[in-house]
Amino acid sequence: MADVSISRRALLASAASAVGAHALWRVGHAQVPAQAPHTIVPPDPTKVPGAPLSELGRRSPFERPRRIPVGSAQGSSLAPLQDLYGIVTPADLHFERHHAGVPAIDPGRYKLLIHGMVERPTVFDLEALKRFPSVSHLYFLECSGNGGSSYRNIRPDLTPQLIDGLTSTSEWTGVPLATLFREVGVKPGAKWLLAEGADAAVMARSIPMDKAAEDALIAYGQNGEALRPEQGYPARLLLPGWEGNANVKWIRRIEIADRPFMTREETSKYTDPLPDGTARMFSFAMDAKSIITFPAYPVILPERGWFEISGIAWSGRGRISRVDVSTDAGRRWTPAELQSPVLPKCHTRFRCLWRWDGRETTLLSRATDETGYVQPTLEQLRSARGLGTSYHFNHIRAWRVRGDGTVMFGLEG
Ligand SMILES: Nc1nc2c(c(=O)[nH]1)N[C@H]1C(S)=C(S)[C@@H](COP(=O)(O)O)O[C@H]1N2
Ligand SMILES: [Mo]
Repeated sequence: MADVSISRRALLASAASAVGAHALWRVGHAQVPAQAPHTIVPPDPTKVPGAPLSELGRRSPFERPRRIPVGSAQGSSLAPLQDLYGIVTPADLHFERHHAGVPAIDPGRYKLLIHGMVERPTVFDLEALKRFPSVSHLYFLECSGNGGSSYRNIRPDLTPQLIDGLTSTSEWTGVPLATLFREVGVKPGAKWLLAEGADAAVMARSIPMDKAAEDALIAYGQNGEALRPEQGYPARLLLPGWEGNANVKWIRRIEIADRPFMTREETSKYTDPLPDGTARMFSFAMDAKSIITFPAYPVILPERGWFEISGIAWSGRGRISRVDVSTDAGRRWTPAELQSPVLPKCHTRFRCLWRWDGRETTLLSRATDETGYVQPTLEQLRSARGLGTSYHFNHIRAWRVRGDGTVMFGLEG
């Protein structure tokens, strides 16, 4: 078990500050705002005319989902997983990871150069990219550092957002990279492409050409509108199911070659040291994973009885085929209901009814994907990868429920 020495009073205090002074507990997603909303609510809304039309919609002032920024220009912001329904992340809540802030790019002056081992080196402007037949798909995007806070020095007061907020799902629209490669004519022997961003970090990664043939996109659309600046406006590389870092934002250049380029981001960073002293390179696919987002810290269950356990599962290798949930610390496992659509390389919502008998227990979820891969335990992951690793933390997450209804992050068993 993780350290659960945190006192009930301290927990209540932090739970209260997390969800608003007037709400010591909440069920489902009904959330009491921290401050009174800046609108006047009439006693009877049928007795007064409503608000007028508007050019741009806004959230109800009663709803205040927020990302949590960690760092400033160089850093990341975490998506509020516990506040989301279904599988889509609203674009303004999509997690962010920038190595040197968000560049300001004029779409009228945007250019993407494709060169190297090609017949016709070409510069595409945004209009040219949009003239090609487009595709739209829902895909998750996840930073490979996601989940690091649940691997070492585990604290009980972690929320789903603080544990796994570096994953989000959007509907991405763009042109398949394969289409652009047919246009420029790739030369025989081409094996790798370099993708380079137009930000101050000039982020660059080598990608195997097979991924371009499979499903890679140059994306310019997100959830029905243009990409958000934070997501790479006006265009980014989207590599479905592959570690966030390789999905180069603000993409300005693709160079095709017969070998990887060995950039900083794939040599000194984004490699996985193994216990035998070697390091795993180019570990692109995000392994199957799941997390229960309700109930989770700082929720306090008000009484024994029925609750719907809910969460998300995803795999970079295809569809989620099942999610098993245990409400007794892993002794018995029950298949959760997978909410349709269950899409490849996309968040999948799972749900399962649970009758809490008021006793202390641990809730666990375990995802399996269509390749048969099963989400490992923390122990399995630690023995395969050691403690020095910084990426790909897809072990089973555990929520400890105490007799007083408090829920805290903990260890399995
Ligand atoms: N040009 C550029 N591309 C980038 C980055 C960056 O800093 N610069 N960050 C990468 C990392 S580490 C991740 S996890 C994803 C995050 O994408 P998002 O900010 O749209 O969520 O973008 C990747 N692409
Ligand atoms: Mo990342």
